[in-house]
Amino acid sequence: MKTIFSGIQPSGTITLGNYIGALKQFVELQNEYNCYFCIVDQHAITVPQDRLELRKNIRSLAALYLAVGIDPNKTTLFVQSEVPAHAQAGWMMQCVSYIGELERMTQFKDKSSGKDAVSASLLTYPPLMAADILLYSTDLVPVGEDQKQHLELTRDLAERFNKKYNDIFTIPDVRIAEVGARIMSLQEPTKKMSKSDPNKKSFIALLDDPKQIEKKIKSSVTDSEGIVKFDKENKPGISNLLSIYSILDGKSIAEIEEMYHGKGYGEFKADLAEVVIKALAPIQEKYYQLVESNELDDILDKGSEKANLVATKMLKKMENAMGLGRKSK
Ligand code: ATP
Ligand code: LTN
Repeated sequence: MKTIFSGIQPSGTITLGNYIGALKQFVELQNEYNCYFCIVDQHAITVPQDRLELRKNIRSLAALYLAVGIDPNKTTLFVQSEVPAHAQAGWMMQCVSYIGELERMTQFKDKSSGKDAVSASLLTYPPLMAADILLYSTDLVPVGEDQKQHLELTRDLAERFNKKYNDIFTIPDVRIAEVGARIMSLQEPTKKMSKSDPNKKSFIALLDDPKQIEKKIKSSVTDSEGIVKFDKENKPGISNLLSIYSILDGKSIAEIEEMYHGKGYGEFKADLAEVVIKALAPIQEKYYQLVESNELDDILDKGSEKANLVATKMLKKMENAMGLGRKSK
């Protein structure tokens, strides 16, 4: 069985973008691959976090992984900081990274632009991400479109390490969903929907209640044409809503366009709200059963135990390749 690794930051409430671009794919892949799904809390602290809020978000994200259908008997679900090999390997990967290539990452540019104080970790985030992936001899990394550049860098770093030290890393492939790889903000449809967007109206959180969902969809930015038609260039708002409708309801975009032929945005938006509410209801129900349960702690304990075993083995190989420590292991 081939191995999959992917991570989500506990940096806020999970959005419909994270669900469609990442979580939904994970559920489909867990039957065919040996999967590691990680709550990457060390990545989340590259920007300021409130400690209590972060703890809450870690638990909440773990419960959401399970609520959307991740099966702990088939996969390894764990918290990054509970597996110290990630930070250790992250340091070693920094030592094979060049500042120039890190500065070229668009996520770094976006998150640092206009800020007076930028943490060093925002720059060195990609080598930590590379470590996450390489520790598990990962074959495939399912992510949204925005992570493609980080994956390309991961491959470069792995190849560089293999060449310079010892051929120990598997070079991972990236897997980007064909549809829904980039769900856009409801308020600025040319920007991606992001859980850390200060404008809460820009995203639908998986835990939003029906009233909030209705309100956010109703007030989403579209255009003044009044025609429900997919045209990403000229009608990014409506096109984004059409994608969401199609992915959650299973109908093709063409079918939906046909259904709303001659009807206005009001009716389309009201129906879309129903589709979203219906898709999220079972996830929310399961989430509330799990989030405070001991079962959740047991699953995460077992997950970090298993991840530690695998990651520590690779870490030893890395130390050995670089000559760290005393004895040859
Ligand atoms: P932040 O706003 O804190 O940077 P984020 O919402 O971008 O977070 P991440 O934790 O960085 O979310 O990403 C988790 C996964 O969700 C990644 O695989 C990422 O590619 C995917 N993802 C995030 N936003 C979207 C989106 N708008 N559409 C599709 N996939 C997305
Ligand atoms: N950088 C990713 C989160 C992330 C990740 C990973 C994804 C951290 N480590 C390893 C896939 C594999 C993000 O911001 N979405």
